[in-house]
Amino acid sequence: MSKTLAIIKPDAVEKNVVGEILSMITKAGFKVLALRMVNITRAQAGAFYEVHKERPFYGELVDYMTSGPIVPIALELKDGVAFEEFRKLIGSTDPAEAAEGTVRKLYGESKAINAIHGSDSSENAEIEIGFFFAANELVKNGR
Ligand code: 3AN
Repeated sequence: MSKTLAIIKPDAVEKNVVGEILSMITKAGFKVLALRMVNITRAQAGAFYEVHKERPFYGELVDYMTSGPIVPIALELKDGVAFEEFRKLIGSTDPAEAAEGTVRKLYGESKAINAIHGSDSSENAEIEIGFFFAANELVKNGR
């Protein structure tokens, strides 16, 4: 069993495709451990993307992630490495380069506005899940 964190980003929430994306995620075999819809502050977005602080798009990224509600989802996968399988499902950062049938190909607009986030390692998945959910908010054994 391994975990990953997904975030359905403001553009996808605005497009009303949360249900479609969630359906793709569960059909791919991921189990939802926790899910909510929230607005985050600039400080929270800045902290979440701290690793990108020096990148030229950091300000744009914080603006975007605070522009509307987001849907963080803690996910578990039984077989395989959750973050790796999830990143296959969402596709490349740039929707134009993402494979056919991936979430970003279907719903992303640009490198910045790309519909969904997926953790980039198992270690970061744990950190990122902790950013949005307390340990006792994750379901255990399907309950
Ligand atoms: P990924 O989300 O595919 O792991 P990262 O970690 O390189 O991509 O970037 C984190 C987020 O920063 C992306 N999801 C995207 O929203 C934004 N981003 C990445 N590259 C760019 C870029 N060149 N211009 C604008 N935003 C970007």
